Amino acid sequence: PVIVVATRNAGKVREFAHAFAPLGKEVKSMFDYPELPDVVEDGVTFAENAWKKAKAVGDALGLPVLADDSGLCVDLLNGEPGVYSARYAGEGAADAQNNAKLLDALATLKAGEDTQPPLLSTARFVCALVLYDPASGDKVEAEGAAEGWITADAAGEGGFGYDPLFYVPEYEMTMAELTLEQKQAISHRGHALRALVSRLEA
Ligand code: ITT
Ligand code: NA
Repeated sequence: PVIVVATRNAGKVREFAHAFAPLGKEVKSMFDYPELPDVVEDGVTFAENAWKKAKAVGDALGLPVLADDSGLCVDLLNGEPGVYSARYAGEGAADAQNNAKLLDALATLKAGEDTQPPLLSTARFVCALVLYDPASGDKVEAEGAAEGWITADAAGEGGFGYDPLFYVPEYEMTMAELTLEQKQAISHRGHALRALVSRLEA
């Protein structure tokens, strides 16, 4: 059986494929449906944007669809970049540009300080998931979060997005230094997915 995930983010696809493989499910993504238009993500919450993606893609394909809207909320930046995480440094910005902008913003805030600790601010990753079945109209939602710190010492080649800058205290490593299994165990996406599955089984 196939599960369609309404995403064009290759990092998300990798994580969902890894999570669903043990359940015998193959993941398809928007890379398999290049003809579908981009969904306008103008919601003010992660949940709102996840719903916009699930609804648009589910209705277009006539198939059940899972959508993920996620991002990074940095406490010293009053929750930014939040729902703007993918386009923090501008529409279509590369991960490296977004990461550079984040470190710049925190460096500016800390400019007056004598010493610059590597850990710059507490932060959390948030993931909102929506599973939508256009045949029944059923909509199941779940959310997950992962707490950590933004570090000036970027490290790691794994994951995607802000992972090299996200220090995970439990592992004393960045999210990008974790294996897929380790990230799944503690990540916003892992928590949201387990919450969604338990809601489906209830
Ligand atoms: P889709 O909308 O097509 O799914 P996207 O990358 O635009 O892809 P979002 O709109 O949900 O996805 O934006 C999420 C951004 O937040 C993403 O581009 C990353 O910059 C960041 N992000 C989300 N989850 C992350 C994770 O697990 N690790 C690192 N960064 C993450
Ligand atoms: Na997006």
